[in-house]
Amino acid sequence: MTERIVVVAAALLDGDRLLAARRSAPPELAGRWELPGGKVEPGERPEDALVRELREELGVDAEVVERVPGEWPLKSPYVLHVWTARLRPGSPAPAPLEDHDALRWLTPERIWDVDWLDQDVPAVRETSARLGTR
Ligand code: 523
Repeated sequence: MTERIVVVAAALLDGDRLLAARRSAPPELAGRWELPGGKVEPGERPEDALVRELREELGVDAEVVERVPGEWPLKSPYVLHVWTARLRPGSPAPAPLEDHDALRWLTPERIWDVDWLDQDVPAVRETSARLGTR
């Protein structure tokens, strides 16, 4: 069996709002919305990878809160793990620095207003269900 490679993504929260990011690349993903994140590098803790990706892609200073239970398949060998995260006090607001060309903070009733990547849909569904029961 091929080893799976974890891609970490953030359910970045501001109160009850969730950040959605529109991909600008590659062409087959461009225009669709995702939970921002990226690949965990060899030897890197997933939480550290997520903080790093959010800094690189959005220019924010974030802290990981907790894992959203579950694992969702991406294009092999990648699997998606999701963590809730928040901005640290004093963090810059998120900006679409690389990989994205638009960002939106979604209130719970607006969560399905954007065209999420197919593979992110189950992760977004699980995340929003858990947030709704807090
Ligand atoms: N996904 C995906 N959903 C999602 C993320 C963060 C990533 O489907 N929420 C997919 C997209 C790519 C693969 O996972 O096929 C890797 O994500 P990417 O390109 O954001 O990872 P990076 O930033 O680590 O990639 P490099 O540009 O190659 O470093």
